[in-house]
Amino acid sequence: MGFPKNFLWGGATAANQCEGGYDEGGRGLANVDVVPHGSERRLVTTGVRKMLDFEEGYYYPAKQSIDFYHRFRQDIALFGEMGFKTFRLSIAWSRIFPKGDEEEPNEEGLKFYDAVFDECHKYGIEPLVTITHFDIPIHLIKQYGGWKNRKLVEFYKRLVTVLFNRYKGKVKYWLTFNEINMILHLPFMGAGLYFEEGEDRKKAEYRAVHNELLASAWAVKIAREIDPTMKIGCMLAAGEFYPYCCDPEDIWLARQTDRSNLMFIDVQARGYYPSYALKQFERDGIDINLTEEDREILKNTVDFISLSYYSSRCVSTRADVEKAGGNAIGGVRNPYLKCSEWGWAIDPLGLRITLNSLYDRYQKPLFIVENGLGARDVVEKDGSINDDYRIDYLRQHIIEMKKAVEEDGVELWGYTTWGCIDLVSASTGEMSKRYGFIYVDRDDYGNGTLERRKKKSFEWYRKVIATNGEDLS
Ligand code: BGP
Repeated sequence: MGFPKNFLWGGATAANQCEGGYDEGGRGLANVDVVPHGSERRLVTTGVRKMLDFEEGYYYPAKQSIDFYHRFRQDIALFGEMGFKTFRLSIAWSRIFPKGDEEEPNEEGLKFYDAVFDECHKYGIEPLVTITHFDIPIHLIKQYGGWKNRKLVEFYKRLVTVLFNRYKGKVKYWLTFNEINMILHLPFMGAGLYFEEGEDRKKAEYRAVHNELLASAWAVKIAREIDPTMKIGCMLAAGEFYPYCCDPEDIWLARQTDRSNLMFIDVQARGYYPSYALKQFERDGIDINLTEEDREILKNTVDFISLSYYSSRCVSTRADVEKAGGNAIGGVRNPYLKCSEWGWAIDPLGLRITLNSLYDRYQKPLFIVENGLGARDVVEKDGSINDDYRIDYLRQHIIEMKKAVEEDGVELWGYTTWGCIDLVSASTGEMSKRYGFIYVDRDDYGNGTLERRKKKSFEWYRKVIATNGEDLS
């Protein structure tokens, strides 16, 4: 009983939130570089405010992030000390193809990830690689309009072909797109989309959706040709939608909202668009340009389904219910749940519910690749950081995940906590929204020594891994 012997415990990061070195090693500029910290961030990530270059008067945290680009050896050594079995990281597309549409890749960028993967293997850590985590070369946005243009499928195919050929034998687990459903919530981050006055936003988004789904299926096909032992997964920003009350109107709204996110995984896991989606496109006059050849390509389904889980969500048809915060996806406040400082509802049982729903629906192995608590940490006078709140959050979630495995029979391959080392927040651009077991000395405006320091949770997680999730005390 308990977790399977080869359960993949570890932590997760994304290139733009930790690497920095934005103009080093021949890297080109990407959408994620030009997303500023501060009040306009949200407008930029949602495509309302067009920002395709650095502008004066703004601070851009991704330029240096936590400098993983230069410090990865030290950081991976710390992951090794915690006993990580896996480390999730993402590739910065513009390190490999600086503009995105070149014929030949940038060798220096490829070498960087070679060094990162080699370092992981030194400690017996299996890399888990997200091919794109909110990351698009800016040239592909300026020149082609981002993912709404079908040409991006070709450029992505070129990227994955290079990656799979280069890293076969070094990387077994791949995710095609981080939180693919975020296209609908953070379209500039998810698909490089921004909207002109009067533009039909929905049409652009769903064209991008189709192109990313195609690209993802191509990645599966290409991986199987290059190295059939590779495992390719999709990735969902998950979290069940609860109806606020048992009014059937609320139940129906919850069902529909769930579907708007699950539609992506329906395609990636089953190999075709569900009928409710096709009907919706028809109703909304959206032509995704689905050809016969596309239908064939989409049949290349993923090996496993990965997900981020921070909280459940709640929706209501009633106008008098308080709105909720949360991970870019709206809803109403669930009165039964407490929230984090950033307003994200804390719902460990919701993780069990979500895992069961996904497993019921797809019957494919699952992998939790993000979970964690963003919180402000205090460095005590003696240098210690006593993040008991984080330990408590993770413990409660691991307990529920264990029940899903042990009692419900969900097939779960692994668990990587988000931001295992403090990094830049995707939604706010802050450093002070910390998730890590390792503290990084840096503030929201780029001040600090970047020194790394173990938090109390470091030793706790080391023990969790060493006992394969048995000792959570
Ligand atoms: C997910 C993203 C991550 C990450 C996480 C936490 O949506 O995949 O990139 O940042 O959320 O969110 P935040 O950084 O906004 O706290």
